[in-house]
Amino acid sequence: MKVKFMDLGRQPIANNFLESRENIDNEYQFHLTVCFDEKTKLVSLGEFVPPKLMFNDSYVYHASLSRTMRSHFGRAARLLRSEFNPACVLEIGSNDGVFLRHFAKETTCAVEPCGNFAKLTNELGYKTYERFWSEKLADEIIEERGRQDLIYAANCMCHIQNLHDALLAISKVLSDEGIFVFEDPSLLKMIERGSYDQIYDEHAHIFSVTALQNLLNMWDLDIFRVQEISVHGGSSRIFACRKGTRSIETSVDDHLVKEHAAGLHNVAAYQNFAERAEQSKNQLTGLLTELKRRGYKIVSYGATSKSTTVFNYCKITTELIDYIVDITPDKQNKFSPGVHIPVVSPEVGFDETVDYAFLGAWNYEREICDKERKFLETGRFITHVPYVRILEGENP
Ligand code: DWN
Repeated sequence: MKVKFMDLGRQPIANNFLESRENIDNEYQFHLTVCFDEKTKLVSLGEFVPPKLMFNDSYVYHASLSRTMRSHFGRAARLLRSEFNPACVLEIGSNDGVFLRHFAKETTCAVEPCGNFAKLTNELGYKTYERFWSEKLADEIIEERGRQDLIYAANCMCHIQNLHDALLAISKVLSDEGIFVFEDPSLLKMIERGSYDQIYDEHAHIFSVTALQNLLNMWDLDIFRVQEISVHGGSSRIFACRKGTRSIETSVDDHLVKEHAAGLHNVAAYQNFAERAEQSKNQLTGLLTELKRRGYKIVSYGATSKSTTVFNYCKITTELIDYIVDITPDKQNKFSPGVHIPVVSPEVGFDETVDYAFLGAWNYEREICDKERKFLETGRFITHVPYVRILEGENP
């Protein structure tokens, strides 16, 4: 039985930045709720948004724009190459090719439904299927390129609404000795850190190892290793293979034990998380309102999918946040989804007039604080993870 444990209210498409205020009346909205499946232990959205509304030719999130993610994917590629030496590689959800570009063009292919990115990686010379992942596509890839030794998917599996179809397709295209490696935000980290903003339209599921093991088992796949990785606020990298082809490492049980200790098998842990999100909302709006009352200028740093959830859930508008700064050209000079806060480039908006900046991109705190030393001489960042606070900076 699925139990609804959280209601984040009406929400827009997290990455649908609006060209002008005229588009605002037609903005797509849906009811963002979250459910726990008591049987499979999977945490999923109560309502899914049609995939084409989210992933299309104008998708704006470029993974390679941050230094942290560029080096993360470079490191991942080197590790996978040196340990497993795959003869052929398939990446599902290749975005702007940030991982792909570390592999040979002739033996690597990709699947990417967002036309702007598929075009980009095709032009780079990597065969990219501009499609959603499906059994039909898996059959075509087997026909054209054979079964694959390494299937990699970063921040993609949790976006796929029908996991059974996706896993069936993976089990078909994986070579006998092949490995399937995927990484997504960790449910355990989200619960521990109270980072409810990992929940938005694109994240159809937030994975625990417990739920993944139940699901992968149905498709005769074993999880043989789990790595905790720091990116995106705490993610898990899952290594899977055909049942019985590799020995199961202790990291798998270690994770299952940790998740059990945190109560992830029981709805009570999620109900408690939802209550903490409500408190976080009150604290954040309280802090921003007080700073504003005292006459400070507050902006937001990073027009993230996560901040779409925060701003719409907390009903934070231009009354509290003057504008958002973001380095992504495709987001600049647009309005943020739902609450319609203007987005500008840091060059335009991140200057000495700013007193406080809410860290919409809190997952890059180190990278951003390194880069914004000048700002920290007079201003401060605000975060809500793991709890609402003004970050201790050099000043004021
Ligand atoms: O799964 C997903 C994750 C992995 O990435 C998605 N479906 C979409 C996206 O989620 P997000 O938007 O929450 O991701 P980020 O990586 O937290 O977004 C960072 C944003 O902040 C980007 O728009 C770039 C911007 N940024 C910036 O303006 N200055 C980032 C850095 C590091 C900076 O210095």
